[in-house]
Amino acid sequence: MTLVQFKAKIPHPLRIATIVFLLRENEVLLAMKKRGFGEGHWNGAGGKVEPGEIVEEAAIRETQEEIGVTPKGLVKVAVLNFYFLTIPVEENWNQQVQVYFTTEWSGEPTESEEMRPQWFRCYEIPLQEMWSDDTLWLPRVLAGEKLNADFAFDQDKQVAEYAFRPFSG
Ligand code: 8OG
Repeated sequence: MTLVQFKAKIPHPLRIATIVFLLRENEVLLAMKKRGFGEGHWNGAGGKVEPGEIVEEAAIRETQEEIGVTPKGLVKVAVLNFYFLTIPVEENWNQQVQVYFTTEWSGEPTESEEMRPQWFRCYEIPLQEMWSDDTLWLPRVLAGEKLNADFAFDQDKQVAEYAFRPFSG
């Protein structure tokens, strides 16, 4: 099935999740996901938006819970739709991930039960140990672009199809 055919089957709107990347001079804070969805991958902090929360509140809460930091001045840099072509729609894997950068926060990045944070140079991010789509968008947003995109994954959770669109927030 193609991405266009699959999208037509999805009950809209997509569930929304967040990712937050802290930035300091030429470095980005990633964190190793220790359990659950995405285990074994480096990523920003983040997770699902709970009922009653606005998206930025969820981004702040998840960052506090996962790496012990309160981000301020979040800037949205990407809106990514993820579609799992081989997983039944009812299993609810498909989601929209809103990606934020921040250069301001309070607290020190600290390991939690869920994530182990570590600073990386922006041009040395461990793409081999990240989600397969990250190689397509993360270097671009770290270089200053803002993006909207759709990614479709095959049964091995590898990118089967993707499309970028102009950023619309
Ligand atoms: O609450 P939970 O741990 O399930 O949230 C999943 C986190 O993983 C959330 O921050 C969004 C993020 N995430 C995906 N898919 C992808 C992806 O393909 N790339 C990256 N970098 N993050 C992803 O759900």
